[in-house]
Amino acid sequence: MTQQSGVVARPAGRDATRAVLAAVVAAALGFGGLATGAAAAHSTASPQLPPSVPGGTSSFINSPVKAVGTTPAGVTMTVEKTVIGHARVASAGVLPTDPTAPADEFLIPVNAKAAPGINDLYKDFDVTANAWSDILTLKFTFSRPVRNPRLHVAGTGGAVADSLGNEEYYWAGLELVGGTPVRPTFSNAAGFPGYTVTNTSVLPTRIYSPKSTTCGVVYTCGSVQLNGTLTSFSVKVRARNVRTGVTAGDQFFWGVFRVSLDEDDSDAPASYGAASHVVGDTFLGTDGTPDHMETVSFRPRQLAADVDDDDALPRNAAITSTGQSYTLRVPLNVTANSTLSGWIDFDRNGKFDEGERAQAAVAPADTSKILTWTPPANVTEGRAWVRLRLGNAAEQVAVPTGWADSGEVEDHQVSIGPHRLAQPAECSKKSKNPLCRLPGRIKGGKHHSADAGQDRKRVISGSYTPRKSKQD
Ligand SMILES: [Ca+2]
Ligand SMILES: [Ca+2]
Ligand SMILES: [Ca+2]
Ligand SMILES: [Ca+2]
Repeated sequence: MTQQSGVVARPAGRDATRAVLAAVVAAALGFGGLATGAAAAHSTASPQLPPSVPGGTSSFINSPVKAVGTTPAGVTMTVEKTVIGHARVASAGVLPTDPTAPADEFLIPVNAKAAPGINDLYKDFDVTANAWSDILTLKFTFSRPVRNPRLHVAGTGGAVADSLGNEEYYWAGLELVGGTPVRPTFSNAAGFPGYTVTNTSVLPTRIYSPKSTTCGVVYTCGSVQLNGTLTSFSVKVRARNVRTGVTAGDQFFWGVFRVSLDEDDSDAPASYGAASHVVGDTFLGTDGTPDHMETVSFRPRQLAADVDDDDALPRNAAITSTGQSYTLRVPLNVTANSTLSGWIDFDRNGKFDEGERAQAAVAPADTSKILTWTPPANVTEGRAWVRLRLGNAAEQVAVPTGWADSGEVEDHQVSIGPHRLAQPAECSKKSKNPLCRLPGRIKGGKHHSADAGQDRKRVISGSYTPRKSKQD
């Protein structure tokens, strides 16, 4: 008996994919009666850990019952395998992460190979001739809610032939059977030649006994999007047997899956550095917008200056001083305790410096939060870049650049208004502190665009019309 099995192919490019794969498969298998085609790369190599990569690490381990790994952005994905009937996971390999992988003909993102994945071999499932059978359920769970994750299916299916020339095929079927907090829907993102994607399934458009196998003929290859903001989804893997004569022997079915997640990127000029957040249910303004959706990266990325679709602040918003500090109200949405950080490039040196940061804790009930900066001495009026970062993990937004496994980054240009002295927070109507009569209209006094270090006495020597300041 001969089985169509493992190769690790690294095609040189899109056009070469078929030729290279076909050649490698044919050479590896010597598959008598079956012409071989361009089923996607299969590996029977023992599980291996991908190398650490600059800007993020990616590790993945796979076993017959469970796979677990962490994306460069820090989201941990677990794949639990529940076999059905007599099925077993005969081998569990890791698809190595490969950020330099070339475009894949049937997958989106085009370099989905940069995302880690599993390469399983399923055997001994219960088969009825020329009928469907269930193999197992794969439950994908994420450490953070993720929006519209994409499942990349590479060469999933099976074919077997025996020495007498009997051939047997297993067309693939994927059925979406669950998800949390709600079951998502499938939509076709790319590929799946010969297969039909519905809201709940990926199934062969037509089932027949082929002359050869390739992506779309027995094997299925493509990318399906899971529509929704999810912490898990479950897919049942099924096999449709086709045989013309007697059985050719062992059941044999490859399951090759990767998952990629969308990220939102920063868009201040390059000197400010790159920040990327995994898109989920935590965002600034009314929504977060994914960027670079067709590629996977090991490093945080930035967009060209000022091109992102940011909505937390109006365009060229003004930041005004309420006294000894600048404040900015930031609308947002979170479902878990989170942290909001903001940087204003007060000195306009093209960097977000440590002293330019403000932070606020955010609770699920909050719909906006105020950031308060004590400006440095050298602040001047005019336009400056602001970076806002919101994330579930405080340490990920403690710095202006890098990965966050949740939330959003928005970069805005704002105009910094004059800096005026303000009423101390403890002021009451009867307070004798002359500062309590600020801010208000100033008559006969000098009203400075001053930082907190300027001479208050000179400022308050004029006549003021007190105005009660709003306290947040
Ligand atoms: Ca952004
Ligand atoms: Ca937003
Ligand atoms: Ca965006
Ligand atoms: Ca600066």
